Amino acid sequence: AAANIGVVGLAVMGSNLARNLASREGNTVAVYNRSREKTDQLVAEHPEAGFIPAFSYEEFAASLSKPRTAIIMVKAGRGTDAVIDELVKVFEPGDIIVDGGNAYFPDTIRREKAVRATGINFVGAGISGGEEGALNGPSIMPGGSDEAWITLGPILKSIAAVAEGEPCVTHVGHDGAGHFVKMVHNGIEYADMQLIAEAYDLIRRGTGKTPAEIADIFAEWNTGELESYLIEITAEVLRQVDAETGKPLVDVILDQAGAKGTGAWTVQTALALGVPVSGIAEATFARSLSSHPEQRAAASILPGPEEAFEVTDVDAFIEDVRQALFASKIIAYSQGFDEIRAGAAEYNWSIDLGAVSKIWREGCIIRAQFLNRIADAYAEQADLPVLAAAPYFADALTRGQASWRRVVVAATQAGIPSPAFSSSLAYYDGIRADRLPAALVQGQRDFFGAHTYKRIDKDGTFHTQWSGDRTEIEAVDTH
Ligand code: NBP
Repeated sequence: AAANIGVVGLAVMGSNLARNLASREGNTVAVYNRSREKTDQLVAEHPEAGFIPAFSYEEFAASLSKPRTAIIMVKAGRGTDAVIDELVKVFEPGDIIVDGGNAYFPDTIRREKAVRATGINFVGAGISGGEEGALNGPSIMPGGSDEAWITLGPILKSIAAVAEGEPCVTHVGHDGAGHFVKMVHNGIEYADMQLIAEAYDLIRRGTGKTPAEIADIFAEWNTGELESYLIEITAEVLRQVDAETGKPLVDVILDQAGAKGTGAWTVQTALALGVPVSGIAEATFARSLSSHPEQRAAASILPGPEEAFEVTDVDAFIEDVRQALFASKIIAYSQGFDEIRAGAAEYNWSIDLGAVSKIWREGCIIRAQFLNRIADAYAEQADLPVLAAAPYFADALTRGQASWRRVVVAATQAGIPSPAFSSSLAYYDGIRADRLPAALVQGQRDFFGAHTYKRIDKDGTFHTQWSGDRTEIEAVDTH
């Protein structure tokens, strides 16, 4: 028993994570893969890592010191369940099984409960950053028990990305909390990407600038409050020229965006929790809309506005778009953190939202300095009801709102779809309103379904006898 940590599943993510682990002082790594070839190849290609290869689950368990700790990096779903079943047979109470794959958090809650019954710890850990992150330092979002964290914490801290001297890993909460937070991270990533894409589209169609020129604008934006990995890579993508045609690469890429499902999970979960994550939802739907060429072809007969889109003051317009992008981004993150807050309440997780924002500063796709401002906001007020209303963000929204409105008006008049920009603005106007037409909706609900309503001027639940003499009666509260 010479290894302090093991990895099961040696495809690209698992082998990179194993190499990352092996490169850190104090770690000896046992490795196992269902089919032998991947194990042989990894061990042969990386003699420097000092891997201890195993060719059966028994051998794997025997090579690990106690408490045995193993990270599973296999295809999410049935593959994960199959590996857990085998590890449970050869592990003992107190040992730790970590699922580092992209599991759906309800699966993690189910698995944790089942594995806990054997006395073995089960930790669902969201790992972000792709292949590169796995090798050089990902952002890690572990759930699971406090007991497991004692052993696992130092190991995960040793391999995580580092932001301003702090490792990008924290014990997010119990059972499925880690995979839940990883899911919302991906949802926010969808929104951020869509907002950037809308900004690009508006600038291009409004000013006629080339992708390379717009790349320069994004590179410039990356030196200010929008600084982030996604803005940085956007400039790289826009600058790329297709070798075959000599055209900007972005002009030869088919305009149908794919998705692997984490955006949809985030939205489905938000719907169930009653949390409006409209930015994430619109971003997810925008990908869906793009991917129906037959509908797009059929709808292409529908008319747009008669007047051409003409921007008179180009520099002012670009600055308006920048402000609109930052304002919408604040709303998207505010909505995402709202979902984490609501999830924590629903599933009894104690999640430190500021700590979550800090572990996203490096290693993951939404990494940005901006996340420090979110941490500051929660440090100031841990039970902040709406992140967007915290002083720093409220200031930015105050500064940006006129630009934001001009951009949404311009996009609407020009017939340029900006679902994430405009839905974020609608959320902003909705959440800040002192009175909403929800009152009328309650009246309608009471009319057709006797769903009752509350009054602003007295306690109790009321119903108007719509089909009778229309007098109001005090009703039994039926919710
Ligand atoms: P894959 O998702 O392609 O899975 C391949 C691995 O799963 C191989 O090691 C394969 O073994 C093993 N496997 C399968 Br498939 N079914 C199995 C079973 N029933 N029992 C045992 N092993 C089984 O690998 P990946 O692309 O490296 O991703 C690993 C995990 O990381 C996934 O959950 C994925 O969603 C996640 N991921 C995360 C990121 C990120 O940025 N966070 C990026 C990419 C992937 P074999 O060699 O014997 O077929």
